[in-house]
Amino acid sequence: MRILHTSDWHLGTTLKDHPRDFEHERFLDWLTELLRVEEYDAILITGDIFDTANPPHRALTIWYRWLTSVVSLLPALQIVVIGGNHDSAARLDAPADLLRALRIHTVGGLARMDDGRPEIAPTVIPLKDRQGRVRAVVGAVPFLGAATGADVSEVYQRVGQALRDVAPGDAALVLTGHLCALGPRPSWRSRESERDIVGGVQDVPLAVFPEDVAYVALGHLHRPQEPGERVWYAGSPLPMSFTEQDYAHRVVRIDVEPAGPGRPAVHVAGVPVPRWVSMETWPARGRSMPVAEAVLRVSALPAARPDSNTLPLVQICLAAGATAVDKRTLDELAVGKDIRLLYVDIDTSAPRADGSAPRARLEQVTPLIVLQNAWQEAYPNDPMPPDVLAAFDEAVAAHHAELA
Ligand SMILES: [Mn+2]
Repeated sequence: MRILHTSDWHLGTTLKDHPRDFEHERFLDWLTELLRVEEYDAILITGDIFDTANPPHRALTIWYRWLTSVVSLLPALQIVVIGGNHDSAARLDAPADLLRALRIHTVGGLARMDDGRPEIAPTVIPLKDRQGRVRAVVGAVPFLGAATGADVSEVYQRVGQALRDVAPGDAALVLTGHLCALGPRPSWRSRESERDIVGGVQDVPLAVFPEDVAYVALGHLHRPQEPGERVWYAGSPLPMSFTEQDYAHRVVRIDVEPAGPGRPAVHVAGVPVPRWVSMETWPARGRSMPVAEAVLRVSALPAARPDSNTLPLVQICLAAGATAVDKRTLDELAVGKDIRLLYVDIDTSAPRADGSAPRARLEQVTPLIVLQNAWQEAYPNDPMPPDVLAAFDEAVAAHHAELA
């Protein structure tokens, strides 16, 4: 059995007022073709289907049009959808009964019983192969909202038990989630797109996922990563911002391969998603260029291509000393040229004219930098003694141990 894992589509999103609908439609056409050619039996979509709780009608049309086409084109495909922190659980769940008739299982939010305990049964979704045999059972756990750490652990333990209760002995157990998993490997987060989750679901230790689960399909982090051996973030299919342009985006292929008695092994591989629109930072991310060079480069561009949907999305970073007038000049020069110039920034990392420290970008600030800055402010003439640094290291290590 073959299962596809994808996540964080953010349908309806815009980049500085430029809709990404064209790219989403190209992605969905590509995805449908991949599902068909590689003969997938199921697809798991792990949250943030939409960019906002109240998505524009255009995004809803793209979503339902894709579901309709894939269901009619691939009559054996089973679709599992969970809600993410950007989604409205109620909006995703509203058509759930109708969609279930079409093999589309949506779990927008975790239903609660009268006593407040989570209702586990609706999350359990058996997946069948083309011969009608159950080969995998999914515990479709959505974004858990304001659940506490203990609640998160309890939900996954109970869902794990529910999977064992219904799964044939040779079926794989699969879980989903929309959260920040805290694994042995460092996580890559993008401050712009992955808004901090409010309510304590951040940094869930991998130990909450039962040992006998073959694959945990996670959403929320946009950069593809595997915090644990069987715990994968598919990542978003498109770069949602310029900070997400520098790495390949992907979907994940999971092959469930029975080998003898007991729960089957799974083989997991990333499948890169093509880029339909290029996203560029000039001269390169983390660098800046003189105004004159930027003016020459924009002036030399050909006139805009007829299909404006495919125009490259560009941001320019000008060297320190550039002014608001320079920014406006470039904006005006870019009109009618073969780019969409979204942002013109001015480098703020160089020392300022008044001798004050450069402003750091938030993504470059680490706890150690905060300590060093605070030390320098308090004791401008004394270097930090090694024992302070050692105590700091110890505190950070203890903090991480506590989280793990
Ligand atoms: Mn998210």
